[in-house]
Order: sequence, then C-alpha cells, then structure tokens
Amino acid sequence: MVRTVGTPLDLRNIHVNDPFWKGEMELVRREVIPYQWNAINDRVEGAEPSYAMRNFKIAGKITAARKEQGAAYKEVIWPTNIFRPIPEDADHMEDRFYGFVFQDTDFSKWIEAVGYSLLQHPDPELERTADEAIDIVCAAQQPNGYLDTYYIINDMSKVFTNLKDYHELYCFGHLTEGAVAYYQATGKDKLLNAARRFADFVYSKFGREEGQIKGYPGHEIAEMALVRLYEVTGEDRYLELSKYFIDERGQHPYYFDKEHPDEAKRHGDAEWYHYYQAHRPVRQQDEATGHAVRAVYLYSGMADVARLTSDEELYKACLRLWDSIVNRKMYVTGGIGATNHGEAFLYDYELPNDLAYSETCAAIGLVFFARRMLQIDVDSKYADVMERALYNTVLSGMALDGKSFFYVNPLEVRPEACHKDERKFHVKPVRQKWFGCACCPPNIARLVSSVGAYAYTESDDTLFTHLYVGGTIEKDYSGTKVVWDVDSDLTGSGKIKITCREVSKADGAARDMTLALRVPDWCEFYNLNCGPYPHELKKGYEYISGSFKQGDVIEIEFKKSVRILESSSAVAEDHGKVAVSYGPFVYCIEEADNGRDLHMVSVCTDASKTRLGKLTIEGSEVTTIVLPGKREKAKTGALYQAYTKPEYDDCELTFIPYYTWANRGEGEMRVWVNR
Ligand code: FUB
Ligand code: ZN
Repeated sequence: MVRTVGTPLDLRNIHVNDPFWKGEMELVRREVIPYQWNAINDRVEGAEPSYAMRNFKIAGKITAARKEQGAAYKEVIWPTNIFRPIPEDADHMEDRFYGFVFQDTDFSKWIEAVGYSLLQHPDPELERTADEAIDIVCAAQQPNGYLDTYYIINDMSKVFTNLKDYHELYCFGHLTEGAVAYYQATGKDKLLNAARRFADFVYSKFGREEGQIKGYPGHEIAEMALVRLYEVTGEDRYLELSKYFIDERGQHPYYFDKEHPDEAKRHGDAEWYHYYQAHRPVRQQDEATGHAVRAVYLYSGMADVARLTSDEELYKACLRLWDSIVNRKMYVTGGIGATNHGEAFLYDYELPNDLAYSETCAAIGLVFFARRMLQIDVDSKYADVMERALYNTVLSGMALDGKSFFYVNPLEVRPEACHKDERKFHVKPVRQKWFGCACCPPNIARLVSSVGAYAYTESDDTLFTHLYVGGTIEKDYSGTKVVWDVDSDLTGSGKIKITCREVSKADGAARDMTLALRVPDWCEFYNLNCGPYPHELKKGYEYISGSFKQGDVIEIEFKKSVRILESSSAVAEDHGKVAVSYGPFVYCIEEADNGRDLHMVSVCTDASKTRLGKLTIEGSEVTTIVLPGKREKAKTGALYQAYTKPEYDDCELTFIPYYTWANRGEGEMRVWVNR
C-alpha cells in the first residue's frame, strides 16, 4: 500500500557542520540572502529591477484605500494582458505594477530561504528585516484573503481569469511555501495566517460545485505547497484542494480552452497542452513532457497526494513519469529540460549538450520529486538521482563566491557560439549577476539552506540517511531521544563516522532503533563497521538496528574510484564520447586547464591511468582528475580536402567537478569528451 514511510527531518533537529555543505549554506547566508534583499528592493546597480517589494507596497496602499473608503473607493483599472509590464517613462512609475506577473515570488522564495537560514544561524537583524517585509506583504492582502499584487493593483475583476499563463496560483503556492518555512523556523504565524486566508479563498473559488471554477494552475507548485500547508495546519481542505487540482488537470473539455476559446479554435481537438502537463489527465500520463520546472513541481505534488491518500493509481503515474525522466530524459549531470523552446523536455534520448536548457530550477524540482518518492519507498535509486541533480546541476547554478548564477546549465560550451549563434543565446558562458526573471538564484538559496530535509528522512523507528550531510541530529525514536553526531567527509575521503552522543529514554525502556545508511550507486566497495549491531542491505540501504547507547560509533567508508561513463547508444549526441565522475560529482574539462578546441581532444578510457590532483578555484580547493589523452593535430588547409589519416599529440587532460566550471572567466567546457 502506498503510504508514508519517511518524513523529512525537521530542520530544527539538525545543525549542519558538514565541511562541504556548511560552506554552501554560508554562501547563501552571507551573499545570496542579502543580495536578494537588495534585488527585491531594486537597490542593485546595473541589475534589472525586481519591483517585488515596490509592488507589494503599492498593493498595500490600494488595499488600505479600499478598506477605508468602502463603496466610495474609485477603482483604478490597468490592463491585465501584459505579461511583464515595464515602466515606459519615469512619470508613470507610480502606482503601477511592474515586472513579470509572478514577481511576488521573488519575495516568497527569499522569505523561505531566510526561514531556513535563521534556523542554522539566528540573526535578529535579518529576522527584523524579514518581519518588516512580512508586514508590507500582509498589508496588501484583500479582506477576502486574496494576495497577488498583479491583480490587486491592475484589476480585481480579472482575478482567476487567466490561470493558463498568469501565474496567480503559482504566486499563491510560493507564498504558501515561504510562509510555512518562516513559521516553522520562527514560530511567527503572521505570514502563515495570510497564506491560510489566501488558501481558504482559493478553496472557496475552485471545485466541482455550482459556481466554482473547474480549473487548475498553469504553472504548478500550489499542489505541493497545499500539502505543506495541510501538514502544518492539519486542515484536510488543503489536501483536498491539492488533489482537486491534480485530478482536474487535463480533463476534457480542457479548462484552458474554456478560458481561451480563440486559442482553442486555432489548435483544434488534437491532444494539446503538453507544455502545461495538461494534455490528458495526470493518471494517464506516462511521459514527462512540456516545461520541465512545471512538470517536476506537478509530479512532486502528485507523489505527496498519492502518499497521503494511499492512491495507488496516482503513485503508478508517478513511477512511470519518474522512469520517463531518469531513464530517457535526464542529463548525466541530473539536469532536465533539453530545449530552450518552452524550457521543455524533448523526446526520448534527445539530450543535446551545447543547446541544453537544463534550468537550475528544473534540477531543483527533480530534487523535490526524488525526496517525495523516497518518502514512499526508501530505494536508493531515488537518492542517487537526488544527489546527481543536487551536486551537479543545482550547485553549478551558483558561482563559488555566491555572487553570480546560471539559469541554463549546458554540458558543452564554445563561448563564440553563445555570442553569435541565435540558437544558443540562452547559453551563457559565464554566470550572470541576476536575471529579470530571477527564478533560479532564490530557488538555489531555499534548497541549499534546507538541504538537511533532503539529506535525512525519518520514521518512528528509523533515521534514513540519504546524502550524509554532516551535522548534529536529534531523533526521537518513539519517546527515546538520540543525538547523533554525523561526521561526514563524503565529498573528500568518503568516510563517515556516526556517533551516538546522547540517549535519553522517557520511560527507561530498551527500544530498537534503526539507522538506514544509503550506499550510493557510484560506490562499488564499502566498509561498514557497526560494532555489535546487526545490519541488513535492503534496496540500497544498510539497516543497522539495536538499542543504541551513548558512545556507540558506526563507521562507513565508501571507496571512491574514477568512473568512466558512457551513455546508451540511443543518445546520438554522446556517441563516441565518455564522461568522468568521482563520488557524487560529474566532471568536465575546461579551456583554462586544457586549452581551446576541446572537440579535438580525446581521453583514455582506462580509469586505472588516473592521477588525482588538487586545484584551487576561486578560493575553493577541488579534487582534479588527470587522465592521459590525445590531441588531434589541426588540419587548417581548405575548408574541404581529401581525407588523410589524423595525427595526434599526447596530452594530459585535467577534469574538474562540473559545478566548479566557469569560475575562471570565459572559456570552452565539455562534459562529454571524445574517447
Ligand atoms: O514561469 C515562472 C518561472 O520562470 C519558471 O519556473 C521558470 O522556468 C521561468 O520561466
Ligand atoms: Zn529558474
């Protein structure tokens, strides 16, 4: 039966001190959160303004005026058919909404990251800033609970008239996620109550009853956000609404057709709306299609609802969609969404390296989906994908100094093409300070600062260790509290030591407790020392059970070796090429170490010829992989000439972890290298 076998570790019960992850979290705390605060207040010189806080302030004034003046209030109406209004001239700046229709989410993601960050690092000044921001946001809320500045400012009569494209339910979802996180971190419920009132308003408007809207979000996230709201409040209606959105999606006649009859006339009756995953009911879907971020956000919500309602059929759809992604549509870096066109999945095995989209947010969504599948079935195949996406594409999204970001994460770059070839304009050879559509950087901030909730899940009697993020963890085993010290060097030596620091039994009874330790797919050999306690390997996890005592030590060492990977022959793009990985990291070659024209080099596939090295990139020491290679001598004669046998020079190729590329200026890069 589909049911919950694990819930994410409550972030109040982990204090991260991992040598790798602590650094990433500190970057978010010190660099990203303050920068983002300036960005959402339009204080970053040279960056496109966000307008987010400004929009909330304007909406607040309007809300106050509506309340004070009642029926006498004279509505000011602005057009609601502009996806990204920008100020035409300074005189018209006042009292208009500016930015993308979903600009409110800049705040929502920021407050979510702030919540997680405060848990690891209390900061009264940041908390005060956050509280003031919350006051501004809540002041914009309508008496009926509605809270989306685009419509509050422009025209309330148009609320929920363009679910397909105008992101209201996406804004609602992000606001809810931020509110839950901030409440869980601080215990302060002002924003949570605002999110609840908004949720209650949405609940009253959507459903199968007469007069209700039979629609669903154009951009998903509300599905999983409502589940979080349900889990924190215990209110069934939020789960019910999430299930409603999931089940209504893709039903015939299409809701989006009713909303946009002109478009419906144009596209006829064929299966449509793949972009929105609304081409057919989700229970009948078996291929991941359309906009990749939307897709994985939806699948995450589906997995949540399947788990909480023991819905086998919905779970089976999740299994098929998971399989479609990870076995046919995922890059070796855990990136998804192969085309710029619609930021979307392509057909099976079509994974271009230089044209890749592989949006940072999509990899983040895949992490969300993987964790939710793990909550149903503790099988290491989910954690393997979660780790692949997290350590490679998600981290590649942020520079090593935390000051610039990738939206698109290609697997092959020739900078000239990024500048001159229109098909590749979406691929940037260096990270950008910020984006007009700034979805990715704040998404990285909220995921990195909550990594503990992905690294560990728990049941009454088991702590499931998926990612070995080092830290101190408190686990309540049905009344027996254990403090575990996880000393992890997963990204270095591969050694992990878990010490039972404290055991406090409420009732003095001996109780069996379990630690489940994942064996990563990249590890062929490991040593486990669990003292007197028995262990058993199930679905890629070592289960160690016993009545643990203070001072018990469990050690596991994952032997790392350099792995030379090839893709299925079905991936035409990677034919004749190999990729290199070491531990959780996928590697790449860069111009800075290997010169230009990386298409002319080929690498030796005998991993035993590897030499490991060290390199400091932007202040971070990384392990390099040096392999023998050959560089084909250039033939620079005519554009075409009679074939002659190629000649080669021996060379050494230096590989660096993919997430560290593009931290040394502009240059070529390749993950898949000729063999
Ligand atoms: O539409 C909102 C966000 O902007 C999406 O999730 C991203 O892909 C970007 O298009
Ligand atoms: Zn994004």
